[in-house]
Parts: sequence; structure tokens; C-alpha cells
Amino acid sequence: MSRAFDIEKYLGRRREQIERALDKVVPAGKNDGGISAAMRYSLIGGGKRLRPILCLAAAETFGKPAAHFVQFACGIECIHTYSLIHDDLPAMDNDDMRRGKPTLHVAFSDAVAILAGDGLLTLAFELMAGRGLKGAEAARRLEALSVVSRAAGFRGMVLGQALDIYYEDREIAPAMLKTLHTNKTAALIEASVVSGSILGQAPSHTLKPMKQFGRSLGLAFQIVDDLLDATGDEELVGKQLGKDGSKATYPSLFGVEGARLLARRETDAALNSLKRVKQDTSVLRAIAEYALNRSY
Ligand code: GRG
Repeated sequence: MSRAFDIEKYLGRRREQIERALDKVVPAGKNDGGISAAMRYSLIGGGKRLRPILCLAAAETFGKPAAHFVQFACGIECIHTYSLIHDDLPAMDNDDMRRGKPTLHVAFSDAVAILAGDGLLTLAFELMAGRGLKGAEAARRLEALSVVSRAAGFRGMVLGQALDIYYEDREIAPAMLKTLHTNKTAALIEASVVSGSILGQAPSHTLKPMKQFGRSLGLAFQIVDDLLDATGDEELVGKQLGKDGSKATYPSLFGVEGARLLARRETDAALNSLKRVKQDTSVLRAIAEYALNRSY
């Protein structure tokens, strides 16, 4: 990888590749009660696509072509999109804007948004288990699928969301805030990196550092998300900011400067983990720096 590597260009290319694939996984349907339109409304044309990009970049790190795993990576993006749809519902965070447009329940209805989330979550497993997947034999595919399933469920993202709700009006210690963020956000990011590594036939001794890379990157990503909520530009972020007011966040516990320092520290921890991987990790490093310095 040359020193002139342009991360923005790389991310743009990968986003387009994922966007094209997502467009096909939920085709516009007819006489379906509007479910495909609702799923497409949230899934297509927005979002940074960080999780699928990490999955593909991890597979590429171990020399396997990203194109073989786009379908699997789309599955991860479907899980992420479902979580945003359900998180935005009135019974959860009650958000009106997401990815620069009205949230799904505002544009359609609560019932349709719940169903569209369910549709995307189940579609994710169909895609990740899918027969169309090239370059990974069934055992690897199953292992990667199991890593993502665990991270998305009650020992990962759903647990994080439950803790988030539980601590909304309770005091939270810094260690519990870290547990909450690790599960709510870092678990799926970590699983994106680990599943991509597994699909890319990473040597087994590299899986631990890749996992640590994903976890630290995921935690840094959530701290930056908190910082953007406190100090970001609403138009760039594409949703209403300052809504975390009643929640425990890194800036509310450590101050804005303290949270910035912690995000830098977690990013450095992520980069340090990669020192134990002999393959060329420059793309993953560049993604970690991008995630830290992003403005949306
Ligand atoms: C099970 C009913 C039920 C609901 C599930 C699991 C869950 C609700 C919500 C997950 C928690 C969640 C939404 C975490 C937020 C993580 C986060 C930082 C989201 C923003 O991710 P970005 O910035 O978004 O990658 P884009 O729009 O770029 O894809």
C-alpha cells in the first residue's frame, strides 16, 4: 500500500459497491403492503457503511477478494439498519430524523417500521448464510455467521440497548458505561472485523488481535458518536443532536476534552493491536483514523 493511499476514495468506492448490492437484496415489490418500500427507504442511499466496509477490508487484509463477501457484508448492514429503525421508535429513542431524512416510523408508521426492522434482521441471516457466497466454504461461513449473530443479540447489541434504557434515569459508573457502549456499538463493529477475517481465512493467531482492534475501534466510534451529539453539526450528522441530554455519555461523564482523549486512547489501542498482525493493515489503520476524525 503506497503512502499516497486515499482513504476517502477507498471508502467512496466501497460504499458504492455496497450500495449497488443493497439495491438488489431488497427489490421494490408490488402488492406487498409497502414492506419492501419501507425496508428500501431505510436501507438504501445513506449511512457510512462502516461495518460492511470493515468486514470487506478485514477479508482483504488476508489476501481474499472483497467482492466474494459483499453479500455477507450486506447482511451486517441490514442488522445495523434494523437497529437504527428500532432505536428511533417512540418507545425507544423517539427520533424524527436519521441519515438526513425523516425516520421510518415518521415517514410510514410505527407498525411498518417495526416490521421493516424485523424484515431486515431476518434477511440478514438469509444473506450471511446464503448460497450465493463465493470463496468461503460452509464451515467458515457458519463460524462467521455465528460471530455476527452473537454480537447482534442479547449478549451484544441488544444487551447494550437494554442497559442504555435501564440507565437512562439512573446513575452509571464509568466501568458500566464502557460495558454499555461496548455491547451497544462495539460488539457489531468487532464482529464485522472478526467475521471478515474468518471469511478471509485469517491465520488463527491473528483473530485475537483483530478482535481487539475491532472492539477498541468500536468503542472509539461510540465515544465520537457521543461527542458529535454534544458538539457536532446537525446538518452533517443528519439527525437531531443534543438528544443524549438525559443519558450518561462519555462527554457527560468525562467532559468534552476528556472524551476526546479517551477516543484517541481507544484508537491507539486499536492501532497497537494491529502490530501483532504481520499482513498489510494500512487500510484498517486508515479506517480507524477516519472513524476518530469524522464529522458525521
Ligand atoms: C430489539 C426492539 C429491539 C430493538 C433493537 C439493538 C437496538 C434496538 C439498537 C442498537 C443500538 C444502537 C442504535 C446503537 C447505536 C450505534 C451507533 C453509533 C449508530 C450510528 O451508527 P453510524 O454512525 O450510522 O455508523 P450510519 O447512519 O452512518 O450507518
